[in-house]
Amino acid sequence: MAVRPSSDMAKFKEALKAAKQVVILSGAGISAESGIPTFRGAGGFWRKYQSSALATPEAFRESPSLVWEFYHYRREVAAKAQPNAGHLAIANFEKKYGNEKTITVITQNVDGLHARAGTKNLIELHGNLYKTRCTKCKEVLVNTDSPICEALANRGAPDAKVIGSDIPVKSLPHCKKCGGLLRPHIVWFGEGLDPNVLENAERAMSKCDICLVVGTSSVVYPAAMFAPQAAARGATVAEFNLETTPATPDFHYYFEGPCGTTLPEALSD
Ligand code: BJW
Ligand code: ZN
Repeated sequence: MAVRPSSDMAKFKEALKAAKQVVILSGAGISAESGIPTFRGAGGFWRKYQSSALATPEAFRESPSLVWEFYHYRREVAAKAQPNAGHLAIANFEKKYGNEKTITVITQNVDGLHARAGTKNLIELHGNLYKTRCTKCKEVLVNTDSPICEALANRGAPDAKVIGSDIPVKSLPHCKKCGGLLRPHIVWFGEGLDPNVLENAERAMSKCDICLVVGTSSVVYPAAMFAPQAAARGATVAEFNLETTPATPDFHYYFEGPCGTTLPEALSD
């Protein structure tokens, strides 16, 4: 789309009212107002590491202790956080209009805040901080223990001065069934998304007549291509972000500002 995206909220709300299939695609920005750091930008560091250096299978192979400390820290932060006005506006919209529209939330976030806000029809593309997967038998389980194992108690401090991580592998979380080492059930860089999850997301995207893209930098694939593809086939796409992204020119609407403010307005009557 060559024309600049519109910021006409009234016109967007008319389109939303008429829509039958709605997708809300969210990223880290929606949880920023709950105090959870985004990935790119100043908050994206833990100790001296950028999260992209730790969220890889190679990092876990090299130091499961370091990667578990990183995830233990993030589990504790997200557990203390509360869903904000953006999460709640989405959940209320589903509650109110879920009978007359198909409303699907596709999130790249792993913090569980959409579900805690009450969203029901939710696709978690990149996994969840509170699920583990056995590296041996592959069983996936919900685990909200705090700490997830004794050895991680009082670990995971984000202080850049802390160096190394020395928890013996045998003291990290292990599978109760087969004894294998557990890992976070999260899609790391270079790993494919769960094919069923991806298929569900692609189905919702292919059917939607309107898509709200909320708080994502739109640079991580495959999620980054969902909304541009929907716009290209004629769906109405509106972006809610503090700043423009590489995908902004593809979209019909752009609403600048914190989505804890813009979303409640966009999703209200
Ligand atoms: C606000 C706000 C407020 C702030 N209000 N807004 C095609 C081309 C090139 C590369 C690839 C490709 N296909 C695959 C790749 C490789 C890779 C990839 O995309 N790399 C790119 C970085 C280039 N993708 C993968 O590896 C994926 N796997 C895959 O495709 O497998 C097959 C394959 C592999 C390799 C090659 C080809 C095919 C898997 C990706 C999994 C991503 N996992 C992560 C880490 C999870 C770990 C964890 O959480 O611990 O998921 S990466 C990280 O980025 C995390 C996020 O979900 C994801 C997206 O980030 P998000 O949500 O957009 O956050 P930010 O921080 O980037 O942006 C926040 C935004 O909010 C900003 O815009 C702010 O302005 C805004 N904001 N406050 C509104 N209050
Ligand atoms: Zn197992």
